[in-house]
Amino acid sequence: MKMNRTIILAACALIPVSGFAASLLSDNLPKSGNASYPGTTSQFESEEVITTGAVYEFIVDETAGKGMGNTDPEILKFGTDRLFDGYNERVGNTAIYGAWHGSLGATILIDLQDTYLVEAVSASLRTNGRRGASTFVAQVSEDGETFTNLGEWDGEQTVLDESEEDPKRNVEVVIAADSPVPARYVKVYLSHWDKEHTKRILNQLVVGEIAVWGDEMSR
Ligand SMILES: [Ca+2]
Repeated sequence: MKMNRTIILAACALIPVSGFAASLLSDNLPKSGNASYPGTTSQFESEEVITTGAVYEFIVDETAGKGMGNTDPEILKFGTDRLFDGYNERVGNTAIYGAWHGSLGATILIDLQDTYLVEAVSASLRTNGRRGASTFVAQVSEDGETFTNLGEWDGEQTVLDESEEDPKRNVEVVIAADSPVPARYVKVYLSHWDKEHTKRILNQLVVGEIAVWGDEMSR
């Protein structure tokens, strides 16, 4: 089983086609049509949903240093609901926006309310106009105290909606674990700076949606 999954992930790295057989764990509100996320054009089989009752909050984790762990106060006014409302940033007020030329990103703590096998974390971003995200890291934990890296975005992006005319908007970025990790808590760090927080890559952090993917522990 593990070997098969490794082969599948290796194939996905070479050929960016849909095929992650994971269920949605983050209770994003189901929407359809343009700018919906997760949608049928996602890399995930998003019709598979496990309702978890997940809750979310922006956090500031000072132990993680200036980069990882900080949240721009400008972002707090939007609330985490925008990251799980089922829409990317293409329509209405469905994204979060950091301060223009701001120095801080966004850290989101997701509590799945129970332990699941977490396989991946994805985000729907815009990446043009000097706005979007340049760093995307996910960590997982069973107890909410000790976190380990699930992975980091490698910079590859997939256009989420095939009808999208701008290849740098409505894109999906994915962090996938080598093998599913038991976890109740998922910490997501997004920034428009580089990972070391020494250089600002984009002018403003803009994130439309986040989703967590995995399966029941018993399967
Ligand atoms: Ca949204």
